[in-house]
Amino acid sequence: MAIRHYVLLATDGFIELPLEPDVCTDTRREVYVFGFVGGLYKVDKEVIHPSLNWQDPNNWPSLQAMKGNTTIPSPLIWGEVKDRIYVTLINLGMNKRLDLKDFHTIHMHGAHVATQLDGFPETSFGVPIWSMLPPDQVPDYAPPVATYYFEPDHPGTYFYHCHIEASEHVQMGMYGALIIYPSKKSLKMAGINQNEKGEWFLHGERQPQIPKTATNRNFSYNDINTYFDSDWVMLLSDIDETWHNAVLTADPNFNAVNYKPNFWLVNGRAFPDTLLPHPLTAPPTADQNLTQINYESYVHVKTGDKFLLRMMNLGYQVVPWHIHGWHFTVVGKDTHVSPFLKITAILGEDCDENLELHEIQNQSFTVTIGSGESYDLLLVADDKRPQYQKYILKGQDGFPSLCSQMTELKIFATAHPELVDQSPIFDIPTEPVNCPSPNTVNYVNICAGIQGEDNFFSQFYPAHNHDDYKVTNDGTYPGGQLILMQIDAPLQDNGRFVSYRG
Ligand SMILES: [Cu+2]
Repeated sequence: MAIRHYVLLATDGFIELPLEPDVCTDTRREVYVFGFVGGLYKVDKEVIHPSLNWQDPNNWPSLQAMKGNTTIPSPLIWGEVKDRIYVTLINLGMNKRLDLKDFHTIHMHGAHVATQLDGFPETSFGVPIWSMLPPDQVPDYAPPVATYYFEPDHPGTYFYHCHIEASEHVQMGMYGALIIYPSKKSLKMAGINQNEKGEWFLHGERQPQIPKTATNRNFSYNDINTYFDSDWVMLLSDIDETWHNAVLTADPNFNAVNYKPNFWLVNGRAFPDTLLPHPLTAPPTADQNLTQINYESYVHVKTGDKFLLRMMNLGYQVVPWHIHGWHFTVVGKDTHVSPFLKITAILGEDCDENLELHEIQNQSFTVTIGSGESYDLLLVADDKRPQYQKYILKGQDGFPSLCSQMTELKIFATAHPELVDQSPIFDIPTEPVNCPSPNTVNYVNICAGIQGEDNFFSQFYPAHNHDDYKVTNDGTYPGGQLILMQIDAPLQDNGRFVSYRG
């Protein structure tokens, strides 16, 4: 059990959304947003970010300087079952809308806290603004604060948002992810434990499929079948630019019932920005024990990896989220393990031998995620080589190899510039995508063995909103709610697969 203390500061700012698919585009639209800045202040008695100590007057200038500097989404909050999670809220006020005297709150969505702590202001309270001073002038008194408290019983994918005038403040961007991992104790109570050698057991039976390097933070629930090598937050939201501009200009004529979004976001960004390193990710030198998880949305794993997509919808539209490459298993919804997994666990050894595990799991290739819902999707990056490598590299059944077919297409296009306006062989930005000159590969390169190890890898798969007009930025395709997943060749040694985490 740890005491994790976060400090969040509410204010306004701008984001810059891409308007064209070029991965390093400078053609962008500035959109006014509200949000929270700050982050993890303390774990137990250890101070992580001393600058977040609002009681120290020496910190007031830097705290006040955050006014007007928010982005979206808000800082990621995480902990384990039965941790004591405290979130102190400071209301910096707005930089662009100095006339706005709005309170703010923290509502932890899905957290069964007492109503005093629920952040629904109509049944509790709001936190007033520290001062109306601009960012470079510092108040000579401490900010008024309130500290929210949550003791989670259930692991899973939660989120939080401000609940003041929720229609507007949520649309403006006041939301972030809240992730709860099982604790060693909660796993143990479900019969899952690890011995001193690192070996995992379920009710005393050895579980060789779980690597020794795994910890309690490699499970999404207190269930052996929810093990993952890596987990990824996919926070979905949508933006009606007209509404944001109306808030910026204090235009009273916008009516929320006319909501009509023109941008669709994953972790606060639209494709192609979803491929770029996330600005809120801690540097690689940061203590992984403190950072644990981030908002990166370029999923990068190895063949054979199990990976978890933590889907959550903070937008106002239903998202049919579709994944290429594999079916996913819905291992949880709204912070509760899938009843199918529960049945699997109960059946255990009594399970009919003719019944394959996947037949009693909830597997899909599209999941419909309404506003306020979360889903935990577990994928296994199964190896495609047994079925497809021969055809792609060598050809079969009288068909030439796909590699040679792609080469022919490229030769044809080069010989006929009047017929094509770009290469038919698409360049794929590889992770990490560095701007302004990203590394790319394409499948003619890969066929030629440019990656050295194996001319079948890497594999690249998309996942996207299947309302495909939402895979645009204000109508320009591709954009919006689209991510890429890069799947590398499996590791050849006997060590566990080490998944990339940004
Ligand atoms: Cu608010």
